[in-house]
Amino acid sequence: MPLLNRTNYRSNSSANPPSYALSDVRIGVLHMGLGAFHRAHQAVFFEHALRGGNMNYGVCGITQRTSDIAESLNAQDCLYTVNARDGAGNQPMIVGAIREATFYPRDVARLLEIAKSPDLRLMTITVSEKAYRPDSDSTLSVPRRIATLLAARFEAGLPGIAVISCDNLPSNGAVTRMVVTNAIKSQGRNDGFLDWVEEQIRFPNSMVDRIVPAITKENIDEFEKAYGYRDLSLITTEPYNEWVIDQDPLSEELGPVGVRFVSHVEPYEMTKIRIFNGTHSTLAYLCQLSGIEYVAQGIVDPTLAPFITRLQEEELSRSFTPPYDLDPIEYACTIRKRISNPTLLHRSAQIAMDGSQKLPQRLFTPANDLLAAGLPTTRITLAIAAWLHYLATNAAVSDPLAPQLQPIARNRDAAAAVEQTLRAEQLVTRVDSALLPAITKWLEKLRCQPVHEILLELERGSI
Ligand code: CS2
Repeated sequence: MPLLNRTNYRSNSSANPPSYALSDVRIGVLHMGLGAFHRAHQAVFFEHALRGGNMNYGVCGITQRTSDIAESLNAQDCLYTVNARDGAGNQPMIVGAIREATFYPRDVARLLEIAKSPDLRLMTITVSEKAYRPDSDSTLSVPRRIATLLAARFEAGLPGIAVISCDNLPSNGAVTRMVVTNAIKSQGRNDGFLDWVEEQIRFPNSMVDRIVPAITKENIDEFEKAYGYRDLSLITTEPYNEWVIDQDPLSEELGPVGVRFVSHVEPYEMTKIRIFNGTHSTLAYLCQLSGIEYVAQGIVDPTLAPFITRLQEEELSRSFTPPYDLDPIEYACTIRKRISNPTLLHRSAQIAMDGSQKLPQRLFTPANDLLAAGLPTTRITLAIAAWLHYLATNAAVSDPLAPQLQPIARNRDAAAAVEQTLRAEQLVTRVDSALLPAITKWLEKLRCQPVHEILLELERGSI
């Protein structure tokens, strides 16, 4: 069947193609990290702006590790389908918001041109947690690249823009500001560029939320059969899509398309990172240790489900002060429902990746906060032990710190394994020493008993 492109997209009417003229779209957004999450999340909000007649939100996307995603998007004139699925069926939408897909550094001349354009309004970033690590600051690092693009704008004498991180990190705007300004400082420039960035570039914090599993060949084939065209850049996701940003002048144009602007995004970020992502990571390791492939199966598993609910309700949701307009128990319930969406096929192995970069904000700080408040830490310490056991026992862990952490997590002495792994200097957060004995106790149990048995004993109150 034909590959989706600009000559045939309008004929796929059952997949809700754009009706605006693609040639009218102006590039107002530079986006770093063209993975599935951006295409399912921010690009969809921009698509709604375009569909509402605001032609300022075309995206030029930047891929960095390889040019693969850019090549497959370019083969389809950057058109692709976002298929939102749940038990009620499919809601596909062909997205035209991404108008250019580039590879850095190959296409840097074009990117500098866009950076200097008066049409540019914002830069968005989805590069995953590990790209913000202080030691990732080489000449090829993301902060350096953002600095290079901003420098072109400064040198052209243009006003500042917003740079919005859309990664699941607490205070992601403040962190981005720090890594970008550090990258500039390390260049030793003294031409006023740093002052310009500090005064004119806005780095609002943002909370992003949409479940976007990695696409499979089966998804693509199945979609082709149902809709009559082939889309190699297809995205499968859930209907839910949320973006909350610190108050910013962009609210005028993005507020009407459903982006929420609030005076302090941090409590929303904390709710999302702890109750949703903390649950997700815990579930991923429990599934991995129990041979469960998809988290949608794990969340309804009769042994895992009560553990997860109590982890959310008795621990994660009490580890912080939620936003005034949000009930954490209700929130936790909607998260369980979303994770249980059976059409999503979200692999536990995918979520289990990069634990060393995710767990500090998802589980370590919440555990420390619970301890400091004198609240229960039974389940969160078991979740941390499950990660350590996964690190030690899984041969194919995908994590930038795997080479350092796996050998120490395998120490036969469980107390030493816990102490040395959680004290590794590359981890950005230290778990309080008072929690280590409980984590060790769980790790010892995990080493000699199946996870299901341990969870059953725990819920029966026999441990
Ligand atoms: C997941 C997230 O892979 C992961 O670590 O927890 O990608 C999660 O699906 C999103 O944050 C949901 O908004």
